[in-house]
Amino acid sequence: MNNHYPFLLKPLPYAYNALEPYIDEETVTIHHDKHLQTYVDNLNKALENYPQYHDWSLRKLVTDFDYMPFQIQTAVKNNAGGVFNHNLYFDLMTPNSSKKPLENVSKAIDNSFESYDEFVKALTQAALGQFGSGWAWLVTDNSGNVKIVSTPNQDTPLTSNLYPILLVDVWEHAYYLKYKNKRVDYVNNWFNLINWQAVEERYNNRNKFFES
Ligand code: MN3
Repeated sequence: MNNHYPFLLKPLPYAYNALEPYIDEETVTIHHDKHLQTYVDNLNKALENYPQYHDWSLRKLVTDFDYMPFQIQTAVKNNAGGVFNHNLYFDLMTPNSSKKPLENVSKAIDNSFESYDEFVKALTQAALGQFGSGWAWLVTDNSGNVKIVSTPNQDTPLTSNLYPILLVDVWEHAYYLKYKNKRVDYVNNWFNLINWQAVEERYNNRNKFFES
């Protein structure tokens, strides 16, 4: 897939029904094929008439949108963020979750939160405490210290120079068909889907982010 204009819809890395029973097939289908596709389309539309940005990477668009012309800043911020966040969200789920963090992330979680259970509590609290639409994240700094942040809308922690290693979508479109207003049940179940192998790889490779 292109990492610059024109952006393409990244295929789902598993079947649409693979996350059942925790996230239902219809939600995954609409979320990926409709919502994510719309972010891709609207990002391309915003950039269409600005060829000077056609070689910008998704990361650069997410972090440097405020250097762009005023007229497209909001569209780029929201839609580049939407593409970045959703690609990561879908990539960091798997039907074959180990259900527990692996070696280095497990240590980092214990250092910051005392235990896995306290980490789950803290991330759940951030996900439920995000008023309206947004995301809850586990991020790492340059030294490998992890912490939890939440962001509204399609904002990302990249602009705070924090590297995301895990995230959960708490927009209603991520859960409403199955869970209705019960965001807490969706978040509790989402923990069963975390691709801890991919989280571990992101954590171990964080220097590539901080050095670039
Ligand atoms: Mn979403």
